[in-house]
Amino acid sequence: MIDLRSDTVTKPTEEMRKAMYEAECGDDVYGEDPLVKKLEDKAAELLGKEAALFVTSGTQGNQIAVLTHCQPGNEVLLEEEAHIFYYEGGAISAFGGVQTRTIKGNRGAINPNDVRNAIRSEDVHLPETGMICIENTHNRAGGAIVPIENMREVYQVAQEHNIPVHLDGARLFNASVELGVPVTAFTEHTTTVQICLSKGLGAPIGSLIAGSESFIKRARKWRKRLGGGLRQVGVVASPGLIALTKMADRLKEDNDRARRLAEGIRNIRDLKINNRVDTNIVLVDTEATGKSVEEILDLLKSNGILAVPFGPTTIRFTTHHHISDEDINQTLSTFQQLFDTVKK
Ligand code: TLP
Repeated sequence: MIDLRSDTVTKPTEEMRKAMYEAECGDDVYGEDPLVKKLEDKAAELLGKEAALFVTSGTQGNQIAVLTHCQPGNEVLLEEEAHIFYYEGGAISAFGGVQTRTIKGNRGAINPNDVRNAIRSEDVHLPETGMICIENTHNRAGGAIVPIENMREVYQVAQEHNIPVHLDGARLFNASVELGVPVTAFTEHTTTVQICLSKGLGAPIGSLIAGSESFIKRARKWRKRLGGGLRQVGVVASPGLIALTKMADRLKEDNDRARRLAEGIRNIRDLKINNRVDTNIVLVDTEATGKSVEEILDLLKSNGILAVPFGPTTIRFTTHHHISDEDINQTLSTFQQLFDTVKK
């Protein structure tokens, strides 16, 4: 199978599996797992923050950020298709007791003036704005890179009002290798950040959140409350360290393959590319085929290709380290067999 459903499907490399086998372990709730400590220190250093915390998933990391920054009754500002709003099962309200206020973005970027206008003033009737979220790269905007300048402006507005900015950086390394800048170029415009090790970076499990020492101390308590305090977790921190230190540079290949896939699909009549392919996600509009998304996904599956539905007429394809040039060729030739090809 050519599995283009998500970069979450990546399996640990040989080097990661070996490191897992050999991992030195300790009880991390007692703060005694040496590899977790090493991973958290490395992440804090790379992300330019005082401290970091290893968490089980991107969702848990984002939710711990919400719980740590906000009080029940607060309002969180975020882009209208942000993962925290769209894909986390309403956790932000279920656990945090906060409400969301969404802002329509442009390729995932929220306009700083819209943010300024959405921040609540001091009034007995109004909720307090507890936090602002940015997502980079932006998943539903097709892996779009939110410009660093936009992040700087949003952060400035937030700082004027003393509101924390949290970055959902599940795929932040895809953006940093694409622009050829360190991840700190993005994270310097945020109060806290969440990065995923288990997407393009290829680790089997885990995310990190990073911020100030005092934020991470409070976040650690939230992680424990949520049942996320783990014990001999060095076995998953060890592949995480490899992911963080050795797997980022190769993400450029994933971004380039996604662009090649999009270029090929552009030559297929009735299919349209819906996004500018900045990184490893390609959104294909299938409306003109006259077939439903489910029918097309079934057809692709019977030809050995997996992708995911992403809207009534949209399919998402995501590249990652198990997808080779040959897989892209095969995917494109399958499309050519299934649909008419014309030069557009
Ligand atoms: N995204 C998954 C699905 O949940 C949609 C995917 O296949 O893309 N932030 C962003 C921007 C994400 O894309 C994801 C995962 C998460 C957070 C959550 O990470 P996990 O799956 O580790 O909880």
